[in-house]
Amino acid sequence: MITLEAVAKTLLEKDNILILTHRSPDGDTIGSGYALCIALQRLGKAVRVECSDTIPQKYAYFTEKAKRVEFDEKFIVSVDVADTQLLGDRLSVYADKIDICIDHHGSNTHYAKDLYVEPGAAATAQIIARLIRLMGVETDRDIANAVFTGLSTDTGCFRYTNVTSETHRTAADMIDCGAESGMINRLMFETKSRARMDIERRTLDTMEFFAGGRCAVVYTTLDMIKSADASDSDMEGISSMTRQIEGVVAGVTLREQENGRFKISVRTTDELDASVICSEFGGGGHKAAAGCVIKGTLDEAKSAITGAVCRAIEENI
Ligand SMILES: [Mn+2]
Repeated sequence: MITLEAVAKTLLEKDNILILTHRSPDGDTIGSGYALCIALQRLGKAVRVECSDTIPQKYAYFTEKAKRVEFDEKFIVSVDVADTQLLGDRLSVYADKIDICIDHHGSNTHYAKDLYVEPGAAATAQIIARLIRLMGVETDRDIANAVFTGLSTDTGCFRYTNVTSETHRTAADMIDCGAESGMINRLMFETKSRARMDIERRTLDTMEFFAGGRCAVVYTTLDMIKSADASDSDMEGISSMTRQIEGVVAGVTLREQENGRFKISVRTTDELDASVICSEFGGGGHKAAAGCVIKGTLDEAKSAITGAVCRAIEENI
Protein backbone atom coordinates (compact mmCIF):
# COMPACT_ATOMS: atom_id res chain seq x y z
CA MET A 1 0.00 0.00 0.00
CA ILE A 2 1.17 3.50 -0.81
CA THR A 3 -0.40 6.78 0.27
CA LEU A 4 -2.64 8.82 -2.00
CA GLU A 5 -0.06 11.62 -1.70
CA ALA A 6 2.54 9.23 -3.16
CA VAL A 7 0.14 8.32 -6.01
CA ALA A 8 -0.33 12.04 -6.78
CA LYS A 9 3.42 12.70 -6.71
CA THR A 10 4.18 9.75 -9.01
CA LEU A 11 1.47 10.69 -11.55
CA LEU A 12 2.78 14.26 -11.67
CA GLU A 13 6.20 12.89 -12.64
CA LYS A 14 4.94 10.47 -15.34
CA ASP A 15 3.76 10.92 -18.93
CA ASN A 16 2.22 8.65 -21.61
CA ILE A 17 -0.18 7.24 -19.06
CA LEU A 18 -2.64 4.48 -19.90
CA ILE A 19 -5.69 4.16 -17.62
CA LEU A 20 -7.39 0.76 -17.51
CA THR A 21 -11.02 0.15 -16.50
CA HIS A 22 -12.87 -3.10 -15.78
CA ARG A 23 -14.87 -5.10 -18.32
CA SER A 24 -18.66 -4.63 -18.42
CA PRO A 25 -17.84 -1.06 -17.44
CA ASP A 26 -20.01 0.77 -14.90
CA GLY A 27 -20.29 4.45 -14.04
CA ASP A 28 -17.60 4.22 -11.36
CA THR A 29 -14.81 2.65 -13.40
CA ILE A 30 -15.57 4.94 -16.39
CA GLY A 31 -16.18 8.06 -14.28
CA SER A 32 -12.96 7.44 -12.30
CA GLY A 33 -10.94 6.69 -15.43
CA TYR A 34 -12.12 9.74 -17.36
CA ALA A 35 -11.95 12.15 -14.40
CA LEU A 36 -8.31 11.15 -13.90
CA CYS A 37 -7.63 11.21 -17.66
CA ILE A 38 -9.09 14.70 -18.14
CA ALA A 39 -7.23 16.02 -15.05
CA LEU A 40 -3.89 14.65 -16.33
CA GLN A 41 -4.59 15.98 -19.83
CA ARG A 42 -5.14 19.44 -18.32
CA LEU A 43 -1.52 19.16 -17.11
CA GLY A 44 -0.43 18.64 -20.73
CA LYS A 45 0.19 14.92 -20.41
CA ALA A 46 -0.56 12.23 -23.01
CA VAL A 47 -3.24 10.06 -21.39
CA ARG A 48 -6.02 7.77 -22.57
CA VAL A 49 -8.59 5.42 -21.06
CA GLU A 50 -9.01 1.84 -22.30
CA CYS A 51 -11.72 -0.75 -21.67
CA SER A 52 -12.12 -4.31 -23.00
CA ASP A 53 -15.78 -3.61 -23.76
CA THR A 54 -17.39 -0.70 -25.60
CA ILE A 55 -18.08 2.25 -23.32
CA PRO A 56 -21.84 2.94 -23.42
CA GLN A 57 -22.91 6.09 -25.26
CA LYS A 58 -24.90 7.30 -22.24
CA TYR A 59 -21.63 8.44 -20.62
CA ALA A 60 -20.74 10.65 -23.61
CA TYR A 61 -21.37 13.86 -21.62
CA PHE A 62 -17.97 13.38 -20.00
CA THR A 63 -16.16 10.73 -22.09
CA GLU A 64 -16.24 13.04 -25.12
CA LYS A 65 -14.47 15.75 -23.10
CA ALA A 66 -11.20 13.78 -23.04
CA LYS A 67 -8.91 14.20 -26.05
CA ARG A 68 -8.42 10.94 -27.91
CA VAL A 69 -4.64 10.51 -28.26
CA GLU A 70 -2.41 7.64 -29.36
CA PHE A 71 1.03 7.00 -27.84
CA ASP A 72 3.23 4.21 -26.54
CA GLU A 73 2.31 3.83 -22.90
CA LYS A 74 5.06 4.28 -20.33
CA PHE A 75 2.95 4.09 -17.16
CA ILE A 76 -0.19 2.05 -16.49
CA VAL A 77 -2.86 2.79 -13.90
CA SER A 78 -5.99 0.72 -13.21
CA VAL A 79 -9.10 2.18 -11.57
CA ASP A 80 -11.88 0.26 -9.79
CA VAL A 81 -10.39 -3.07 -10.98
CA ALA A 82 -10.32 -5.55 -8.05
CA ASP A 83 -8.65 -8.40 -9.95
CA THR A 84 -6.75 -8.70 -13.26
CA GLN A 85 -9.43 -11.11 -14.56
CA LEU A 86 -11.82 -8.15 -14.54
CA LEU A 87 -9.67 -6.39 -17.15
CA GLY A 88 -11.38 -8.61 -19.72
CA ASP A 89 -9.89 -10.25 -22.82
CA ARG A 90 -8.63 -7.24 -24.72
CA LEU A 91 -6.74 -5.73 -21.77
CA SER A 92 -5.47 -9.00 -20.26
CA VAL A 93 -2.03 -8.37 -21.87
CA TYR A 94 -1.50 -5.65 -19.26
CA ALA A 95 -2.26 -7.92 -16.27
CA ASP A 96 1.34 -8.06 -14.97
CA LYS A 97 2.34 -4.59 -16.17
CA ILE A 98 0.16 -2.35 -14.00
CA ASP A 99 2.15 0.25 -12.06
CA ILE A 100 -0.55 1.63 -9.79
CA CYS A 101 -4.03 0.37 -8.93
CA ILE A 102 -6.55 2.74 -7.32
CA ASP A 103 -9.56 0.88 -5.93
CA HIS A 104 -12.20 0.59 -3.22
CA HIS A 105 -12.79 -3.18 -3.24
CA GLY A 106 -11.74 -4.91 -0.01
CA SER A 107 -11.26 -8.02 -2.16
CA ASN A 108 -8.53 -6.39 -4.28
CA THR A 109 -5.92 -9.05 -5.14
CA HIS A 110 -2.88 -6.73 -4.87
CA TYR A 111 -1.81 -7.42 -8.47
CA ALA A 112 -0.29 -4.00 -9.22
CA LYS A 113 3.26 -2.89 -8.37
CA ASP A 114 1.71 -0.25 -6.10
CA LEU A 115 -1.79 -0.28 -4.66
CA TYR A 116 -3.99 2.37 -3.11
CA VAL A 117 -7.19 0.75 -1.86
CA GLU A 118 -9.78 2.31 0.45
CA PRO A 119 -12.54 -0.21 1.24
CA GLY A 120 -14.48 2.46 3.16
CA ALA A 121 -14.90 4.62 0.05
CA ALA A 122 -18.34 4.25 -1.54
CA ALA A 123 -16.83 4.58 -5.01
CA THR A 124 -13.39 4.73 -6.56
CA ALA A 125 -14.50 8.15 -7.85
CA GLN A 126 -14.55 9.38 -4.24
CA ILE A 127 -10.81 8.61 -4.05
CA ILE A 128 -10.15 10.09 -7.51
CA ALA A 129 -11.73 13.42 -6.45
CA ARG A 130 -9.16 13.69 -3.62
CA LEU A 131 -6.32 12.55 -5.86
CA ILE A 132 -7.10 15.28 -8.41
CA ARG A 133 -7.07 17.89 -5.63
CA LEU A 134 -3.73 16.50 -4.36
CA MET A 135 -2.29 16.86 -7.86
CA GLY A 136 -3.27 20.53 -7.78
CA VAL A 137 -5.61 20.31 -10.79
CA GLU A 138 -8.73 22.46 -10.66
CA THR A 139 -11.91 20.35 -10.79
CA ASP A 140 -13.79 21.76 -13.79
CA ARG A 141 -17.30 20.82 -14.90
CA ASP A 142 -16.16 17.88 -17.06
CA ILE A 143 -14.12 16.33 -14.23
CA ALA A 144 -16.94 17.05 -11.75
CA ASN A 145 -19.52 15.36 -14.01
CA ALA A 146 -17.30 12.26 -14.32
CA VAL A 147 -16.67 12.01 -10.55
CA PHE A 148 -20.33 12.66 -9.71
CA THR A 149 -21.35 9.86 -12.09
CA GLY A 150 -19.07 7.39 -10.28
CA LEU A 151 -20.40 8.41 -6.88
CA SER A 152 -24.02 8.30 -7.94
CA THR A 153 -23.93 5.01 -9.85
CA ASP A 154 -21.94 3.02 -7.24
CA THR A 155 -24.33 4.12 -4.48
CA GLY A 156 -27.62 3.51 -6.35
CA CYS A 157 -28.20 7.28 -6.42
CA PHE A 158 -26.89 7.76 -2.85
CA ARG A 159 -29.26 5.16 -1.38
CA TYR A 160 -26.96 2.23 -0.47
CA THR A 161 -25.40 1.68 2.96
CA ASN A 162 -21.92 2.28 1.51
CA VAL A 163 -22.76 6.01 1.47
CA THR A 164 -20.92 8.04 4.12
CA SER A 165 -20.94 11.73 4.96
CA GLU A 166 -17.73 11.89 2.91
CA THR A 167 -19.64 10.62 -0.15
CA HIS A 168 -22.14 13.45 0.20
CA ARG A 169 -19.38 16.00 0.87
CA THR A 170 -17.57 14.88 -2.29
CA ALA A 171 -20.82 15.05 -4.28
CA ALA A 172 -21.51 18.54 -2.89
CA ASP A 173 -17.98 19.62 -3.88
CA MET A 174 -18.61 18.31 -7.39
CA ILE A 175 -21.89 20.26 -7.64
CA ASP A 176 -19.99 23.38 -6.54
CA CYS A 177 -17.55 22.67 -9.37
CA GLY A 178 -20.38 22.50 -11.91
CA ALA A 179 -21.55 18.86 -11.89
CA GLU A 180 -25.01 18.61 -13.47
CA SER A 181 -26.47 16.34 -10.79
CA GLY A 182 -30.11 16.41 -11.95
CA MET A 183 -29.22 15.59 -15.54
CA ILE A 184 -26.81 12.83 -14.48
CA ASN A 185 -29.24 11.14 -12.09
CA ARG A 186 -32.08 11.24 -14.61
CA LEU A 187 -29.82 9.76 -17.31
CA MET A 188 -28.39 7.06 -15.00
CA PHE A 189 -31.50 6.07 -13.03
CA GLU A 190 -34.68 7.05 -14.84
CA THR A 191 -33.95 6.77 -18.52
CA LYS A 192 -34.30 3.19 -19.75
CA SER A 193 -34.08 1.81 -23.28
CA ARG A 194 -37.04 -0.20 -24.53
CA ALA A 195 -34.77 -3.25 -24.62
CA ARG A 196 -34.01 -2.71 -20.94
CA MET A 197 -37.70 -2.52 -20.04
CA ASP A 198 -38.26 -5.71 -22.03
CA ILE A 199 -35.44 -7.67 -20.37
CA GLU A 200 -36.56 -6.44 -16.91
CA ARG A 201 -40.07 -7.72 -17.62
CA ARG A 202 -38.78 -11.11 -18.81
CA THR A 203 -36.37 -11.43 -15.87
CA LEU A 204 -39.02 -10.56 -13.27
CA ASP A 205 -41.22 -13.27 -14.79
CA THR A 206 -38.71 -15.93 -13.62
CA MET A 207 -38.85 -14.94 -9.95
CA GLU A 208 -38.89 -17.65 -7.30
CA PHE A 209 -38.72 -17.39 -3.52
CA PHE A 210 -36.84 -19.54 -1.02
CA ALA A 211 -36.17 -19.54 2.74
CA GLY A 212 -39.70 -18.45 3.55
CA GLY A 213 -39.60 -15.48 1.21
CA ARG A 214 -36.27 -14.16 2.44
CA CYS A 215 -34.36 -15.21 -0.69
CA ALA A 216 -35.52 -14.14 -4.17
CA VAL A 217 -33.99 -15.69 -7.29
CA VAL A 218 -34.29 -14.52 -10.89
CA TYR A 219 -32.43 -15.55 -14.02
CA THR A 220 -31.67 -14.26 -17.50
CA THR A 221 -30.85 -16.68 -20.31
CA LEU A 222 -29.06 -15.93 -23.58
CA ASP A 223 -32.36 -16.56 -25.39
CA MET A 224 -34.13 -13.95 -23.25
CA ILE A 225 -31.38 -11.40 -23.89
CA LYS A 226 -31.59 -12.13 -27.63
CA SER A 227 -35.40 -11.85 -27.72
CA ALA A 228 -35.29 -8.51 -25.90
CA ASP A 229 -32.38 -7.37 -28.11
CA ALA A 230 -30.65 -6.24 -24.91
CA SER A 231 -27.01 -5.11 -24.95
CA ASP A 232 -24.54 -5.39 -22.08
CA SER A 233 -25.33 -1.86 -20.97
CA ASP A 234 -29.05 -2.71 -20.93
CA MET A 235 -28.18 -5.38 -18.35
CA GLU A 236 -26.33 -3.03 -15.98
CA GLY A 237 -27.75 -3.01 -12.46
CA ILE A 238 -30.42 -5.59 -13.28
CA SER A 239 -29.19 -7.65 -10.33
CA SER A 240 -30.34 -5.07 -7.77
CA MET A 241 -34.04 -5.60 -8.66
CA THR A 242 -34.46 -8.52 -6.24
CA ARG A 243 -33.49 -6.44 -3.23
CA GLN A 244 -36.51 -4.17 -3.72
CA ILE A 245 -38.89 -6.88 -2.51
CA GLU A 246 -40.25 -6.58 1.00
CA GLY A 247 -38.87 -9.28 3.33
CA VAL A 248 -36.04 -10.30 1.00
CA VAL A 249 -32.63 -10.34 2.69
CA ALA A 250 -30.77 -11.94 -0.22
CA GLY A 251 -31.46 -11.48 -3.92
CA VAL A 252 -29.80 -13.74 -6.47
CA THR A 253 -29.56 -13.06 -10.19
CA LEU A 254 -28.21 -15.72 -12.56
CA ARG A 255 -27.11 -14.66 -16.00
CA GLU A 256 -26.27 -17.28 -18.61
CA GLN A 257 -22.86 -16.94 -20.30
CA GLU A 258 -21.76 -18.31 -23.68
CA ASN A 259 -19.65 -21.17 -22.26
CA GLY A 260 -22.10 -23.20 -20.18
CA ARG A 261 -21.58 -21.03 -17.14
CA PHE A 262 -23.74 -18.71 -15.11
CA LYS A 263 -22.62 -15.38 -13.76
CA ILE A 264 -24.19 -15.03 -10.32
CA SER A 265 -24.87 -11.74 -8.55
CA VAL A 266 -25.86 -11.76 -4.89
CA ARG A 267 -27.32 -8.67 -3.22
CA THR A 268 -27.95 -8.66 0.53
CA THR A 269 -29.32 -6.50 3.29
CA ASP A 270 -27.30 -5.66 6.45
CA GLU A 271 -27.64 -9.07 8.14
CA LEU A 272 -25.80 -11.07 5.47
CA ASP A 273 -22.36 -10.85 3.85
CA ALA A 274 -22.71 -11.48 0.09
CA SER A 275 -18.93 -11.71 -0.41
CA VAL A 276 -18.68 -14.63 2.05
CA ILE A 277 -21.45 -16.51 0.20
CA CYS A 278 -19.80 -15.91 -3.20
CA SER A 279 -16.34 -16.89 -1.92
CA GLU A 280 -17.66 -20.47 -1.56
CA PHE A 281 -17.69 -20.50 -5.38
CA GLY A 282 -14.40 -18.66 -5.88
CA GLY A 283 -16.00 -15.23 -6.23
CA GLY A 284 -16.00 -12.11 -4.10
CA GLY A 285 -16.98 -8.47 -3.89
CA HIS A 286 -18.52 -6.26 -1.25
CA LYS A 287 -20.63 -7.10 1.84
CA ALA A 288 -23.90 -6.05 0.19
CA ALA A 289 -23.03 -6.89 -3.42
CA ALA A 290 -20.87 -9.75 -4.62
CA GLY A 291 -20.59 -12.19 -7.51
CA CYS A 292 -19.23 -15.50 -8.71
CA VAL A 293 -19.39 -17.84 -11.69
CA ILE A 294 -20.90 -21.35 -11.54
CA LYS A 295 -20.51 -23.95 -14.29
CA GLY A 296 -23.45 -26.17 -15.17
CA THR A 297 -27.07 -26.08 -16.29
CA LEU A 298 -29.48 -23.44 -15.10
CA ASP A 299 -31.00 -25.85 -12.56
CA GLU A 300 -27.58 -26.91 -11.24
CA ALA A 301 -26.32 -23.36 -10.87
CA LYS A 302 -29.57 -22.22 -9.31
CA SER A 303 -29.69 -24.99 -6.72
CA ALA A 304 -25.99 -24.53 -5.82
CA ILE A 305 -26.26 -20.80 -5.14
CA THR A 306 -29.72 -21.01 -3.59
CA GLY A 307 -28.46 -23.73 -1.23
CA ALA A 308 -25.54 -21.55 -0.12
CA VAL A 309 -27.76 -18.50 0.39
CA CYS A 310 -30.36 -20.45 2.39
CA ARG A 311 -27.61 -21.93 4.62
CA ALA A 312 -26.23 -18.42 5.23
CA ILE A 313 -29.73 -17.21 6.15
CA GLU A 314 -30.23 -20.10 8.58
CA GLU A 315 -26.83 -19.53 10.21
CA ASN A 316 -26.96 -15.75 10.50
CA ILE A 317 -30.56 -14.67 10.90
MN1 LIG B 1 -16.66 0.93 -7.92
